[in-house]
Amino acid sequence: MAEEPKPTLIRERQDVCELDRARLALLNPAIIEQKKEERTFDEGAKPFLEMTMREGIETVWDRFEMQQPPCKYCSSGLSCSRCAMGPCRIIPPQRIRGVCGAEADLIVARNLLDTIATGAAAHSDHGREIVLTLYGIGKGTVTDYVIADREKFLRLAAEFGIDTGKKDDKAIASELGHAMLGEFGTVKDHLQIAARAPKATQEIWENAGITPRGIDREVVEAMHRVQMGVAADYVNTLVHGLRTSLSDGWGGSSLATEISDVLFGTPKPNESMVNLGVVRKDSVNISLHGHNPMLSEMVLKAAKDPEILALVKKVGAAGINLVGLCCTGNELLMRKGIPNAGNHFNQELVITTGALEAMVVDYQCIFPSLPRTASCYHTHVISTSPKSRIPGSYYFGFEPETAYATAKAIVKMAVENFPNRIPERVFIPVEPVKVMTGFSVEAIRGALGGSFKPLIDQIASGNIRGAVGIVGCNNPKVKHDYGHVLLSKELIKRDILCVETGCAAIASGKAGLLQPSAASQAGPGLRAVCESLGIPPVLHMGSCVDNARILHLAAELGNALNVGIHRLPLAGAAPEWYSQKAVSIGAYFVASGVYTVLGVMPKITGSPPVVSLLTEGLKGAVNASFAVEPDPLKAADLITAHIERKRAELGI
Ligand code: SF4
Ligand code: MSK
Repeated sequence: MAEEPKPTLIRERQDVCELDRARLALLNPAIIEQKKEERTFDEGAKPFLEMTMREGIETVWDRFEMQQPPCKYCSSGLSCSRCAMGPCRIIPPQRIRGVCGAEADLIVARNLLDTIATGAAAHSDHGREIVLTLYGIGKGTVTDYVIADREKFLRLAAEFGIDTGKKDDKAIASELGHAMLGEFGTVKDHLQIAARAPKATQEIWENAGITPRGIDREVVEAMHRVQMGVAADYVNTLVHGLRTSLSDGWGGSSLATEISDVLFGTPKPNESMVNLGVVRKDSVNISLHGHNPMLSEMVLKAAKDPEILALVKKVGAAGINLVGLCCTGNELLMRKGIPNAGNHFNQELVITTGALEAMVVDYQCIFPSLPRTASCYHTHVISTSPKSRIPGSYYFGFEPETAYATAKAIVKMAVENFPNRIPERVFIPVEPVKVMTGFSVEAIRGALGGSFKPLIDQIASGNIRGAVGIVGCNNPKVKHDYGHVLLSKELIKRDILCVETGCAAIASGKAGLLQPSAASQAGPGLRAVCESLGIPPVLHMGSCVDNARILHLAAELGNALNVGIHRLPLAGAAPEWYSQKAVSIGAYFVASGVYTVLGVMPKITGSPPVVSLLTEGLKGAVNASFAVEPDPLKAADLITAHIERKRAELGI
């Protein structure tokens, strides 16, 4: 019998609450009340936030305050530390060039290209891990996963030109996995899934010289260009940023989404619950946080293992309660209806329920300080990715080949931690909110009766004015969830359908907008459509990589009308973005022809020409551009004006 996987404790944990208490003891009740209201718009988070301030448990908002004021050169993109001749800052009138001679525009553009490439690499490397698992199934080295959506599997095989006749699933998985892995370093000079884009959109890419060639190639070339002495012209540098982002959206992210559906099932509308109230007093609570569903799907399976269930009984718990966080949470929520404890800024607060036995993480958007927060409680932080070993956590090296055994060992560790809970510290004063999620492109088509024509007809008749993809994170520069919720509410009121992913979607869920009953808050046209279909006016389309679903939906609409994506009454928005991945997403939305409004200013204000290129100049190349508007109501005005302009151009 194989030996049970054992964790490595990366570093001894220490109780650090006292340190924070001393610092935060300076807060009086009135200040706590004021800060709580300023920090979050999430009603379910407020009691926890208040408690962290009372008890001296440090959170992201405290660290943000400690970092103020930020360096104005870094904030405007005017600092560079790329090589050992620097670091350099542009401080006119004397210091107008770095040591190498780079001026403000180039420094800002290089920094932005670096950011886009980082985000594209993160999404695409996640995609590669999912595809490697499919390939492992084909090769017989991975046996813990199965093909869950065979229809989609065969559809993708056909799309990749694989003759499936007389082949078994293993052989097809091997061929499809191989073909998809090839996309990372393809010599074809184009990506297969990008062929789904309307012809007119592909022609725009060709003319602008941004057709994505290979996923790894674009990221590597971006890294080459930011090496000192390569990129010299800001326009040329940023054009490659668009190409790199397209290799994410139509490449790495698309592969992650499509093969996750094949392995774990294509989402269908289902119901569940969100907010911190999903944590249960009587159960072993395990939160699953990060982005890659491979481990969390296996934890779901292991939580039903008879041996584990016997252990649950032995420790006196009512059961195991899995709760998602961020995008791993979105993946579980939309496919399996697993409740979600919240978005990015709920990750520390879920520990402060005092009822979390384990916080299991894979990668991306995980605060490295989580073990510090957990050390104030009995919670184990369990890290699992070789790419993200977190000091202070217990580490299990997760590999698809040994997925079930590792997941079972993790669940066992969580269950064994249940008796260590301190009952008087358990604090769950909020009730969860109902949500309907699972709107994959396939599910939307299904809900419309098998084709997108009814949706197009509703848009043409004006009942639905257009659609907006609201995506992205939380950022302490914006009141938690305020940007997402206000913008969504304002747009649906104007008969604009919202399709959402990532932390934006969870914010809407917590605010009650992912329920069919929220249709009552929509304008009369959208309301009638939602009520007739029994769907919410804000559709949850998944995780960060699932922004690819929004691209695919836009492509379906463009192809049905035989127009480029840029001609459709669509827009994108990232009201509270923080991550490099969000910059890549915004860039591939724009490069695909979707006008995109950011709620947080990127670090580009040090170069007026870069600002002008991104907000105006790009229209000449890709027929779309960025805008920056922190006020959600003004952002809604910008989006509405854009959608109405597109409608007028289409003559509808
Ligand atoms: Fe300074 Fe140029 Fe080196 Fe950047 S690349 S640190 S601007 S010398
Ligand atoms: S988790 S990238 S904070 S959406 Fe995808 Fe949320 Fe942004 Fe991470």
